[in-house]
Amino acid sequence: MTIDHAHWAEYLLAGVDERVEVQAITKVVDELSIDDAYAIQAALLELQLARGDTLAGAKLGLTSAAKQEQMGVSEPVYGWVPAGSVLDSGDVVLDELIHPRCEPELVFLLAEDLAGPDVTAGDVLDATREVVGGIEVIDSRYEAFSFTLPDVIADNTSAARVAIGGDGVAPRDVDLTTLGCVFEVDGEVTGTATGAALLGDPAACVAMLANHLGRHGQKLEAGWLVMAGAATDARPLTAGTTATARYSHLGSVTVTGKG
Ligand code: OOG
Ligand code: MG
Repeated sequence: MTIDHAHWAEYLLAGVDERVEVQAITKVVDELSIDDAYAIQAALLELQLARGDTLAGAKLGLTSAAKQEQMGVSEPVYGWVPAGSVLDSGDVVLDELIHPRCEPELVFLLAEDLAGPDVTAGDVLDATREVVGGIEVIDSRYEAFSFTLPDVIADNTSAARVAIGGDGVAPRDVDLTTLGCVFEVDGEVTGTATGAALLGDPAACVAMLANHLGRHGQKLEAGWLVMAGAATDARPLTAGTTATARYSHLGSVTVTGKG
């Protein structure tokens, strides 16, 4: 069956625009290949860029056991970070979202391009200006936040918003695998992790993303931010909820649901 990528991109963007859940694409079509899913994701990004947004970076998802178990999907995914999704403050306007969740992220700020297919974790450290802490707000466009692997890829890996912390470290000044994160929601610790929760090494995750893009004739670019994926499970962000990610070496980042 031929998949109309532009059609499914419009379908997902309508979910974003109207703040409504849509049916998972795999509930509607007989088969959705991973290649088709990335093609829908690319078409969705095209639509966002055509509206005047720009690209701020890229992201990985489902790189930790905590996330894979929570979502029932056991493979990492790759997506895009539009500039319009980067928050200026920790306030998250809930009216603009469907059923947001928040999760801690290690964020690589790149000083140099990284072009696959042979990028290593060491190359990632060399190309990174700083690693900072962040909190990603994910907002699957699908009913009940439920999806299969190709669905979540098509939906740009649930990307919605991201808050970036101010305290960075040079990537070789700390051991990213032992860098710690305590995630708290309304003062209660909901998860703790070290960088090694991300497939053993966050820099290796970023290398995987660079190599994935390399296979599609694309690269990670200097000036971009790259999220390595959440190391704990995600928690609902509702009105008045405050979530804080406290990192060793990277200070803390807080978001609050407004609405
Ligand atoms: C998919 C997005 C996953 C992460 O950090 O694991 C992600 C989802 O859980 O909806 O961004
Ligand atoms: Mg994430």
